[in-house]
Amino acid sequence: MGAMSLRLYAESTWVSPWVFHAMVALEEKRLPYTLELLPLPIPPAQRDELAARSVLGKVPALVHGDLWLTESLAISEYLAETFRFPDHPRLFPSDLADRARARQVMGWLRTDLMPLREARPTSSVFGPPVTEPLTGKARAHADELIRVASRFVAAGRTSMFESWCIADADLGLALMRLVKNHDELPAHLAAYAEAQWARPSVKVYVDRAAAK
Ligand SMILES: N[C@@H](CCC(=O)N[C@@H](CS)C(=O)NCC(=O)O)C(=O)O
Repeated sequence: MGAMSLRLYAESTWVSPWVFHAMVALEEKRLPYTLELLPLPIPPAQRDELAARSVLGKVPALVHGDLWLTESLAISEYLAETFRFPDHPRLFPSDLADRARARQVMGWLRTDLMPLREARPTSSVFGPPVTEPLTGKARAHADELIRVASRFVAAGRTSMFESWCIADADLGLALMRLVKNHDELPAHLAAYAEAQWARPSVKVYVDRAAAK
């Protein structure tokens, strides 16, 4: 199983938080993989082919042997369960309650905060900041993000739980929507987000996005 090659379908504009998640997972596991870049939106023929193989024609898509898998969380869970600790570094907390919380936060980050995500898109995280101030619903969602992050991240900490986990990459990216746009947030959360950006696995994605 483990010896089969891995391929990740990503996107050529380097702004997808879901591709970011899958790539960080592969990097954390220290697995060799090849990257295939697709344009966004995915051209219909390629999307149909991807959908035929992966069920859902989206990126990220991970290919491992006969398995073609989309959905970033399904990908990181598959990697965690296929390339297990202690042969490979952990992606998820070992403590079951922490693991559940990590999944809770990652689920929330994927389904909520739309006004903030629209006002502070990932293009403004990996590229030039936006100029409009953060107001109204978007500011309210930023405050909710800050409230949630503050429940997990104490001053001086660089991980939500005892050790780093893949939810830290996602939470760091969410907070970077504020940091990179010079929006107000507590200094310790900005420092936590910067610590994620400095992590080697995360840097691989951030550096590729900067070089595009
Ligand atoms: N829930 C999915 C979201 C994946 C997703 O929406 N991917 C977008 C790129 S960010 C995509 O492939 N869109 C297809 C298209 O735009 O043609 C995940 O977590 O992986």
